[in-house]
Amino acid sequence: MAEHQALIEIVVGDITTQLVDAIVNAANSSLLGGGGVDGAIHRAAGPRLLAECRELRRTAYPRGLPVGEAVATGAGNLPARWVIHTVGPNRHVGQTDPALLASCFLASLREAVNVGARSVAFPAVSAGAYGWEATEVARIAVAAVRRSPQRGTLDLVRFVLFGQATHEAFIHALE
Ligand code: AR6
Repeated sequence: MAEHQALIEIVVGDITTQLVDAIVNAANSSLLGGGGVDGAIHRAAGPRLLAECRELRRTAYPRGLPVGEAVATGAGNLPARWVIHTVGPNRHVGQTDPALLASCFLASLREAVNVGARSVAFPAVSAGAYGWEATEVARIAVAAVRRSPQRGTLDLVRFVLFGQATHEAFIHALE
């Protein structure tokens, strides 16, 4: 029998409405919110999410969450149980190393399994304000999920893309 491996799904949609155990936030190092998917997640989750993020800054991450790392909180009013915050590399400040972006996906999956999640939804981390091409994000993200040791512990990894072009880039990367 084949070894158990999480299914990889690619859909167009809004990550805040996903019925999965954990959704990943494309955050910034401050962990205190921002625009894009980060803003949407904080709006939908409500003030409990921000309070947990502030607590993380007070305790584990007084200088912020480093690029390429990930940390879990509860999900406030979202249907998910956890939000995994990760900080993608920002091309606009010269962060062009693909390994840093791969690390976001790998660290997020580790953190998801650590908290007990079986299903995880990702946005296209770094494909918005942080300036990476969707095709590059798609290639790096799909490759990272495929080689993640956590894939065997999870049932589902879903990429939730906000537009047709990004969706097509991910479909292409999966093929
Ligand atoms: N659901 C799914 N995807 C979304 C949603 C949504 N509700 N909203 C936007 N996207 P970005 P980054 C897509 O800019 O590039 C923030 O201010 C969007 O179309 O959210 O990692 C943070 O605080 C794009 O394809 O994240 C940081 O400062 C993708 O999500 C900075 O932006 C990522 O775009 C992070 O920039």
